[in-house]
Amino acid sequence: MIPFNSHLYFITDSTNQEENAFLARIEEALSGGATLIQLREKEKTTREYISLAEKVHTLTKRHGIPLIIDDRVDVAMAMDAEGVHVGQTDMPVSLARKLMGENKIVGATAKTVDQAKEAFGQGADYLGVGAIYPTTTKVKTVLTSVDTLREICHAVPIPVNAIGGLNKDNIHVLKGVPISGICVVSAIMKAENGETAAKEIVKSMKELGV
Ligand code: TZP
Ligand code: MG
Repeated sequence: MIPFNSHLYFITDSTNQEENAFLARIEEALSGGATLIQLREKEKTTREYISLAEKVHTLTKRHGIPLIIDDRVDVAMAMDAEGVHVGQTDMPVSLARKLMGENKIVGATAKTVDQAKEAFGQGADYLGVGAIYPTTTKVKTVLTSVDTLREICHAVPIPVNAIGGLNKDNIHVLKGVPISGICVVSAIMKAENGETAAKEIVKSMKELGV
């Protein structure tokens, strides 16, 4: 499998972003310490998704950071991304794994211990668990408690990331929970400067012992 580190997993949101500014933001996040990047597009046509993914891939490759494509196994395969992330209404993990092959990264969303065990059993390489806090990012989700997050961490032997409304000032609620990292959208996307924001999150995580 392609090695990956989910410590600071930056999930992008290009909504209302001019393309150059969007790409610059990803570059900033990479310079600031993002260890994994997910391109998450819900409105784009397939062709637009692939075209943007190729541009983002040029940046991530330069930094030696894997690129994960949200939802779309076909897009990930077409532009040879390092991985794909599937949610509970996307292609099942087992099929995503079958199509992507053993060498690629397949991530999954889990909100319960049962979902986590199922995703692991079907071949997921990591899990995103949340939303821990309410989020302003466009997503259909419900809140997951920190206790459930902790149970999931103990239930599966793969990296587990917390997601949802997380930022440098509130991740202390995760203290002592054996997560591998956190996923953030707004904390980097909506910051004044993406590099500074990423660096500050990394600093907070270090203080937290993550
Ligand atoms: N899944 C659960 S919460 C979420 C996703 C995709 C959005 C997280 O975005 P933010 O801005 O970091 O709260
Ligand atoms: Mg999805």
